[in-house]
Parts: sequence; C-alpha cells; structure tokens
Amino acid sequence: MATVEEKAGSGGRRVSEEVLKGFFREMLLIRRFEEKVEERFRAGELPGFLHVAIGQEAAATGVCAALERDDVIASTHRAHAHAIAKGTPVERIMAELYGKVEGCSRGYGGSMHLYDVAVGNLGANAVVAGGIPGIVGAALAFQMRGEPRVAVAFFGDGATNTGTFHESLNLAQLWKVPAVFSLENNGWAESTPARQQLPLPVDELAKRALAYGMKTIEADGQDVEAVYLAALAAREHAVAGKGPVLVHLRTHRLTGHYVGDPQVYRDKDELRRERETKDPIELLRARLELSESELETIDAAATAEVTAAVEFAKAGTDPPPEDALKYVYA
Ligand SMILES: Cc1ncc(C[n+]2csc(CCOP(=O)(O)OP(=O)(O)O)c2C)c(N)n1
Ligand SMILES: [Mg+2]
Repeated sequence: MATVEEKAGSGGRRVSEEVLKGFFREMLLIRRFEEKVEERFRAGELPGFLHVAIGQEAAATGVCAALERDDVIASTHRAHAHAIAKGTPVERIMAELYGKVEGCSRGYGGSMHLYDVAVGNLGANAVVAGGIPGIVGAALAFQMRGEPRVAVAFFGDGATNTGTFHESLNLAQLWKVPAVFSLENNGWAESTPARQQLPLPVDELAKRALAYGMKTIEADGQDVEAVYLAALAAREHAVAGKGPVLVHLRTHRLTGHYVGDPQVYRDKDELRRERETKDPIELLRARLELSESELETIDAAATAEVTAAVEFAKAGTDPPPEDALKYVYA
C-alpha cells in the first residue's frame, strides 16, 4: 500500500513524488506488457480474444495501490492491468496468455480468466458484470467474520446496464458490506457509445448508485493521484462499517475494444485528440517532469521485464490433453 501526506493547512491529502514515481513505473509496466501482448497476438502466438486497457492504467494502479494485501478484487474481460496492479508477476500472466501450466490460472483461463487468489485476485470474468455479485459475497464474509478487509469489483459503464449490477448494489447497501464498486467509465460498451446505451449523460453515471442510497466518490480516471485518493477514501469508509462505496472513474479507452478491432465506428479525429490529451502515463510524466534519462531507465526496466516474461512463457509447459476436464465443476 502506498502512503499519503497531509497537505499543509488544507486538511486535504497529497501523494508524495516518490509514491507517484512508483505509480508511474507500474503504469508503464502495464502499458509495455499490453503492447507486447498485442504484438504477440498479431504474430499468431496467443489464442483467444484479448482486450487491453491502454489508456485506463491509472484506474487499476490507483485503486489497487489503496488496498491492503488482504483485500480482494474481481476483474473483467479487460483484466491484465488489474492483475498486474494487484501483484501477480507479469511472467505468470504472460504464461497464462500462452496457455502454459506456469500461468496464474495454470493455463486453463487465458486473458479473460486471470486468477491469483494468493494476492487477492478472485478472478477476471468474461461475463460482463459477472464479478460483481461475488464481491458482495466476499465483503459479506469479511463483515460476518469481523475482518478489516474490503472487496473491490472492477467493471465498466456497459456493466451498469445489467440486472446483476443493480441487484448487487441493492444488497450491498442493504447489508452495509465493505465493498467498493470501481466503475471504469470509458463511455463505450464494445462499439456502442454511451449515448446509445445509457439513459444518463456519460459523466453522471454515479447517479445509478444514488438510487440505492449508496455513497459515491468521483475522480478523474486519467489522474492516478486522484484515483488513489478516491479509492483510499472509499476503502476507509467501507472498512469502518459505514457501507459500500461506488467510485466513479471517468476514463478513456485509447485503443479498440479488442486487439484487432478496426474501430470503424469511432471518429478518427476524436480518437487522435483523446490519445494526445488523455493518456494517463503522459499526463503523469509531464507532471513529474521526468528527465529523458530517468524516463529511459524506467522504460528499459519495464521493457526488460516484459521481454523476460515472454521468454518465460514460451519456455513453459503445455497442459496435458488428458487434463482438459480437470477443474471443471459443472
Ligand atoms: C453478459 C454479457 N453480455 C454481453 C457480453 C459481450 N460483451 C463483452 S465486453 C462488452 C462491453 C462491456 O462494456 P463495459 O462494461 O463498459 O466494459 P469495457 O469493455 O468498456 O471495458 C460486451 C457487451 C458479455 N461478455 N457478457
Ligand atoms: Mg465501457
């Protein structure tokens, strides 16, 4: 968990430069990991469907930094950033994408089913909103056992249109469980823009939680410090027994819905503008005023870690075909 300092006189909070640099390193590692994943997918080395979170790194990094190791998360189809931020080594995630036994889900899951219970990742889920009810259950367990832990569900704006989302928020608030609902609102559900899927203005999506009397916190999803402070406040509220919180993070998907998506439905100028002005890594780099050599050192370390992860994955073990039905419970 990172630390904050009290801002002199204001009563507000501020994150130290040291901590922000740590966030920068992690966000760049996520970016380099996903760029490599795109490259290896296009080279035909990775099976299945892949969704990257390029542009959304601050949300995963900021939220997970606010958590304690014993806290748990549930992720989505866009899972790599959450898994890295919660502490799974990139080599185990890469091995999973290559379908190897050394992968975090033993090669049985792939990109949309990254699990690592040891670090509190209860799993990614290909079913939109599929992780949310399990998080209410985990939070209920913490509450019943009197454990000072929180459970966090990551999900997108599209997921807020499902019945599962509404049922989960309803029960979470009724039972005042220590859950945090981390809404990564990128304004898209696949190729469907916000105006065609949401009856509310895209920036007002937190109103959905108000219907349940739930506390909401807003933060700019491209500003990792703002995300971190929002998540920290949400965690404090939830763990104190005051009930769940919805954290609304307005973010930007700077690539396609899936790797290979030609994005014919998206205005090219608008996308270019978003890439130029909304990249959370660029925004933090400018703010930290990193020198070229400092940037190169951080980048080289991230790139080397990702390159080594590919080597590790390629040298991994294929699951034996006779084990295909192992771990199948239904
Ligand atoms: C229950 C269900 N319905 C539909 C789909 C197909 N689907 C996959 S991702 C997606 C869009 C999800 O949008 P959002 O929740 O905003 O997440 P984002 O992709 O923007 O991160 C849809 C409709 C699915 N996987 N599961
Ligand atoms: Mg979305």
